[in-house]
Amino acid sequence: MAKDIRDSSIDPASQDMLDVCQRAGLETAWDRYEKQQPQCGFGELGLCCRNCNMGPCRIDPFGEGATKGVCGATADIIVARNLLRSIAAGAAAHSDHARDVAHTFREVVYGRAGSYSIKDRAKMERLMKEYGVQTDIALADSIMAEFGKQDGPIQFTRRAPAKRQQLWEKLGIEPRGIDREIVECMHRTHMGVDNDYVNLILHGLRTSLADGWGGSMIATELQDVLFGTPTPTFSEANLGVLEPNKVNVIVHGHEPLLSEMIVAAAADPEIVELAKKQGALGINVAGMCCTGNEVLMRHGVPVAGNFLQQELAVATGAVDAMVVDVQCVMPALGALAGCFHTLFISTSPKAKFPGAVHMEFHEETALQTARAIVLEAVKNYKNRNSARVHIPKEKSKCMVGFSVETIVGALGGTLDPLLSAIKSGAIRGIGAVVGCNNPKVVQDYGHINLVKELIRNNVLVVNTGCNAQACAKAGLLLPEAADMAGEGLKGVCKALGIPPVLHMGSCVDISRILVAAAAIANALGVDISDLPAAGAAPEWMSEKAVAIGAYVVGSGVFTVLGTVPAVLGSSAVVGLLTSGAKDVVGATFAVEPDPFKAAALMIDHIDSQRKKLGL
Ligand code: XCC
Ligand code: SF4
Repeated sequence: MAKDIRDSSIDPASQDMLDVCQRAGLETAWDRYEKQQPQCGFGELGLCCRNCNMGPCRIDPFGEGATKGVCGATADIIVARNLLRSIAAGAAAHSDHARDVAHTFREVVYGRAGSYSIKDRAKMERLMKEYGVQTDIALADSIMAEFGKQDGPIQFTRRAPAKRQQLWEKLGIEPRGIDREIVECMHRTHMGVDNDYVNLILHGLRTSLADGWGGSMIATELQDVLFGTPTPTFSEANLGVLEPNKVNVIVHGHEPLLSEMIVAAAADPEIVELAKKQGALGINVAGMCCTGNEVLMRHGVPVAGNFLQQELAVATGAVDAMVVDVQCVMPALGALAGCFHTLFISTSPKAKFPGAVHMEFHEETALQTARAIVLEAVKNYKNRNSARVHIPKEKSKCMVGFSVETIVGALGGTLDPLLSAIKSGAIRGIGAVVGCNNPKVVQDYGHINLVKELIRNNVLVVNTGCNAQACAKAGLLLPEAADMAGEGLKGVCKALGIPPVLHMGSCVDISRILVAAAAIANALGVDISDLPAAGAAPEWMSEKAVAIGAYVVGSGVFTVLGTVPAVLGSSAVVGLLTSGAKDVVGATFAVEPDPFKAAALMIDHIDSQRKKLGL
């Protein structure tokens, strides 16, 4: 029997649209994934090298054919080099995003940034203190200088517990400038440079730390300064947020620089009036992926869906403009948008797509560009073919906006209530669940089952990215979801009026989780690796997730991956990541595709940590 396409997702809205796509002959990532089968076994194991033109070389995993590349590189070397290059790419993505935000911040303080301003002055002042500078200009210059710093640690790494900092220093992995670490990855993986898998992986950790405690943290902090630190907000999530009678504009990608302005432009009474003249009831902005998370956290803009729903959104026939910036945007969107009236609009000079109209974004003219984009969407509304519109009815309410500041606020101004709940065992521990969708996993199956299992076992969950959106869709981000939690966690959530699953933001906002972990560790006088905490990325796909996994483990948090990274070709590398790392950074990776077993691994880890802390 042919596979039922609905089995590709547990999300009813996605199932509905998958059905629609199949009947209309519209191709999606799931179809393309099928066409890729069987995927390259060498690639899956990380055993293929194209780093020089004596290759490509590949190692026979069964040891019968080639055991070395032309240069003599072994499986261990090739796997470690490929891993390092993935970390470099992921760290580069987060950090180049951060650079753009830092640039905008600098333009603002120099008075050159048109429509942008400082929204959280108190946070900016805290950062000035942290950097030991007296002026906003000095802060902007110092942060900008972090990227190319040749020596000395990145300032935000000083937020980590002293023990962790000493460990990084001792291991020689305290990160210097972000750009420097990434360049060094490319250098070391060039033919004939670093050929020691341990040395390669240590540099991978260093680079990833420059991302987590550098690039990503800079992005988060400065986005808060520029656009406001998130506070508790209610909104809705899933394809059902698209409106049949309004102009629908989806903002998709990762950087909030333009989407902030789109949200503002869409609220402009003049433009709303124009939309009404076109026969629409108004303008509806909805988000996708992390751009969606950014505007959700700060403005309560509804979320249309997570990563694997980007094509499904277009296929509703109700999207008048799909506006994208950078990262996680499928190049397939152009052709699909071409089957509908949907305008696919690219905005970043760094990210162009086939079939897209390019309306380039620059800080000085951001609001004008945003207005022009929204106007295009408004004008496009009349081209919508209502006979082809199919909007799934599903949408769920969600409570979001859990920055560290919000969490501390909800606790009454100090971490103490959380610490005592952890000590008493009401909260068994903390689970950080993050990451993408991946057609290798039934959409949201890994996310939802893992999170439900954790809260059922009194593990408080913090999340970001596409996991947070999966949980939003499933109703797990509501205070009422506490009823799905174990008795201890339920009591704490009810007392505080918070959900058992706290949406902390976009993927760069995993830096918020690091800050929270550091604060808890400092309050307990221990290292992060001593905490009853664990991380997971049940459906990860992107190189950014590889960098994230590396900095989370490098910061001392045991992490379970739900899809298999391309390292199985080297038992030495696997051994280092899954057990040897324990003696180096105090944490390891595990791979477990089954979310129930993954939860069990995390809970076991949390319990053993509790025991060691004498709890
Ligand atoms: Fe992208 Fe950030 Fe992954 Fe989702 S979770 S698919 S990276 S949007 Ni980061
Ligand atoms: Fe082959 Fe070595 Fe060149 Fe890689 S670097 S392609 S293993 S010769």
